[in-house]
Amino acid sequence: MTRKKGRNDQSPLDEVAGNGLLNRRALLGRGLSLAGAAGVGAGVTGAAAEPLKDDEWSAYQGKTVGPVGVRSKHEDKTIRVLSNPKGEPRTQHARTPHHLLNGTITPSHLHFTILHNGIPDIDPEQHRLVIHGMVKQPKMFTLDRLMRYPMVTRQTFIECGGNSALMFSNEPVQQTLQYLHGVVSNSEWTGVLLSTLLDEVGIDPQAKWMLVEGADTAALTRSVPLTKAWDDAIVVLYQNGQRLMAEQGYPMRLLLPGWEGNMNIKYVRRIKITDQPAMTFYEARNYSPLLPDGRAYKFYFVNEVKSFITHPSFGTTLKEPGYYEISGIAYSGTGTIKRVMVSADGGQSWAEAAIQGPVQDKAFTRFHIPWRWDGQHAVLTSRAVDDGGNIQPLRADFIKTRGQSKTPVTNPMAFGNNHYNSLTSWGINSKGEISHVYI
Ligand SMILES: Nc1nc2c(c(=O)[nH]1)N[C@H]1C(S)=C(S)[C@@H](COP(=O)(O)O)O[C@H]1N2
Ligand SMILES: [Mo]
Repeated sequence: MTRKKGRNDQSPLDEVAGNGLLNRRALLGRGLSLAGAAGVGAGVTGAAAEPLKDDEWSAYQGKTVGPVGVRSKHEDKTIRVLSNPKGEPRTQHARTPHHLLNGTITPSHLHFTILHNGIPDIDPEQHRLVIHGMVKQPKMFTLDRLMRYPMVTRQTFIECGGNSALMFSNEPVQQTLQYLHGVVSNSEWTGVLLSTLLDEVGIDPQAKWMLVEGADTAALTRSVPLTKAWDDAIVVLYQNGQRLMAEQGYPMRLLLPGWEGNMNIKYVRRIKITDQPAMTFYEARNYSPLLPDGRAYKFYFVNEVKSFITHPSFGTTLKEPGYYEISGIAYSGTGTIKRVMVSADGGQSWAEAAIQGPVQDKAFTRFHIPWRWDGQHAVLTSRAVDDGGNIQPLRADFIKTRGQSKTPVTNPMAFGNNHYNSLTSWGINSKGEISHVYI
């Protein structure tokens, strides 16, 4: 009698799904034998027995160290792409190059940004935050004063509602992740819980909303339900350990973990406690996604569960068949990432990816899975599930309810519809070239 091959009998090099997806356990400690057996070819050559020769850079004293760190000049292509490089008086976007980064934290200088009226030059000494409206005692907070409050630190992503707008194109736009999903980033933020400040001013029990206003020219305002304010909202002062970048809202911003980027008001100067939403421009017009039948969402606050493969992805070419690690980013605005499934055959079969911990609430989570490319046509895609059981919708289902453009979108900076959280797929041809495909 032949025993059926159980899970534990599997070699790490066994295929667990079609087109060469390998067991994610192969990543845990057996990587080297995997490299040998599966063939990590290019760039690994046998070491010579004689001592290494000194290169030019080993022979002289290096450059003088300055007060602020610099990255290698060889990394000068790892930059944000800009929608409005001349700073014309309209919205400016700068997009994160996800295809060139790894890990989960977005370096502060590569954090995406959207600014409707440029970067205001705020004097932190003179900046004030006022909380008023349906409160017992309105209060004005200076930065100095806020710095004395108890602070919390957490990681969370911020995602513009318009991120992935190109995915609404009826034909896949041939662009890097930077263009497709570049207006989401993930940082570690430190600041004062908004609930601490609300406790201090005393909230009228009839109050339900707050109107939040920024100090830039746009005086960007959004209405936020007080439930979110009590839950996990933060008045942020630090980003990745240092004071906020000018683009991220220096000297203070509102952070609403997992909620639409636009509501995370930067340069926050006023919070008015109210009993109803104000229906401002950005909530009544700009960020109320349209449905195919002409109706629009009244509010769409949460960034839902989503993932995309960053390595390999559009913009790179696989040089030869053999072993590769597929890796990407998953996140959910309602909780933690529970599972990420990966397919190498366009969704016909799926394997579970390894999740890099610690897995944090409403934060980027990196996933990995080993893959042996046989040099044939393959289609890579990922599908994430969060701890609430929410799963990324398949594209066909997503498009059915949310619609897509009638003609191909050609402008890579176009902003169309909002809140795309369906799949992203990479087609690989026999030359190893990667294109963006729909499945
Ligand atoms: N005051 C102010 N807050 C703002 C904006 C702005 O232009 N002014 N842009 C909003 C938009 S549209 C987004 S998506 C996020 C982007 O945050 P980030 O620049 O830190 O990535 O900030 C939001 N908060
Ligand atoms: Mo946004």
